[in-house]
Amino acid sequence: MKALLIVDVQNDFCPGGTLAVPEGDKVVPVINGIMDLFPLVIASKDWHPKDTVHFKKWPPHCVQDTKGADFHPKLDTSKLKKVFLKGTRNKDDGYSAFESTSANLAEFLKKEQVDELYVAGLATDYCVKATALDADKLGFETFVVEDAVAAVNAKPGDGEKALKAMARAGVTLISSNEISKD
Ligand code: VGL
Ligand code: ZN
Repeated sequence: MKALLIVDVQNDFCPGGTLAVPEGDKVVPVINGIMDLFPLVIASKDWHPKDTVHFKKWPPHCVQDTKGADFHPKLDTSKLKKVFLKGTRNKDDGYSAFESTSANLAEFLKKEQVDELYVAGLATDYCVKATALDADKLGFETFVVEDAVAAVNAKPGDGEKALKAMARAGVTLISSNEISKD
């Protein structure tokens, strides 16, 4: 069974947010358009306490229970079976959705008999990358939907570099129009 994992499509990572990814909101219609191809759709949220060490590296973003941590208003959340919260502790970055503390993502996927994991969302060069590399290491056949991700690009080219690193590790890069229903 295949599943779609939507990583951190939250207000603070979209234009107008405190850690806006350039064109972060462009992933929303692409993700909404592929959801029906998946029998299982789940999401992660960056979900930080106010005083996390993570904010020594980044401007404060996705603080628990704030508007910035909400999903982008246009993301269709009606099909989400579960949301995994990460970066929830003062001392962890929680880049990978597999570091979720609200529920164990790897166990959940195994219980749901997921063998193929499709990853989309924000940001290509941080949480998407960390999540896809973990999924690959854990033995899931892992795909990143190239037109459904966007990069922080703190340094120009970081997004492209991240995609190459994922591909080198065994992750398949796929376009949204190449995904089939079965
Ligand atoms: C992320 C930087 C800091 C991400 C989260 O979701 O990619 N990036 N926190
Ligand atoms: Zn964060």
